[in-house]
Amino acid sequence: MTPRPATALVREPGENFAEGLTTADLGPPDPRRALAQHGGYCDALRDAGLDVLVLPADPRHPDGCFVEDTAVILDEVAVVTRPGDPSRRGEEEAVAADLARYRPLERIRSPGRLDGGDVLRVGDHLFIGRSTRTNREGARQLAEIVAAQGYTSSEVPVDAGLHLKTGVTDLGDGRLIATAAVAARFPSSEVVTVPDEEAHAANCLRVRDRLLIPDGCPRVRRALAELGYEVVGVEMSEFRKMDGGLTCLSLIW
Ligand code: CIR
Repeated sequence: MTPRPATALVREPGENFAEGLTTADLGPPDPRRALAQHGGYCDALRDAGLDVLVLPADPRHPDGCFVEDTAVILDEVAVVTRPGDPSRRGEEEAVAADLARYRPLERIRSPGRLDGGDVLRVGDHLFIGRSTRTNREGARQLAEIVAAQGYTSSEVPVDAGLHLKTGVTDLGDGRLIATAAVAARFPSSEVVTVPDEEAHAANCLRVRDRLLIPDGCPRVRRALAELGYEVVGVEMSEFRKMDGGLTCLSLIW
């Protein structure tokens, strides 16, 4: 049985946060507000019962707070990625140094490219998104590494949004939450479909008994509460401006 997660690793956004990559048309983020929201996010993780390890911002990497993309953590092993965008290569090293204290490390190697945001774990199965960031070779290497640990995997094309988990995340107990377009890729799963105007709520973060969702999504919040989830809203406006969601900001094991 999968142990209950106990630890989260995060990295603070830096003063140059607004210099990171984005496709969102929501204006530039305010780095100070991003740091305050990051603090609120860490508090929500602590309130849910996790120990939170906080790495300092690295001025070389304005996207460095999106630590999810730098590793895929399983019970047996941590897979250090080779981030898909060249500007993000190197972010993984500080994360790997910390993870080495907790797990044996495996690595995605060139010419493989893979962002952790493209990896959705549901039980012992990994859905691996093929996106602009994750190529066939990166997906193949990850599939091979996880198969050696007894996991199955399958590839899912990502044709909307940055990463697979931009459009779908796991609510726990095998139930997913997704945009309508991405839900169609998971015909055999139970899926809560988000309305278009709250599409960013497809990226939720289940932490033990709590479900973190982005603030400002009243319809999704109501639907999830009716299903019995203990829902916690987290302010995410500044990260959303940089294509980031709740799962992107942490690695949890
Ligand atoms: C990027 O484009 O790489 C960052 N601005 C956002 C990364 C978001 N990460 C994630 O969804 N896992």
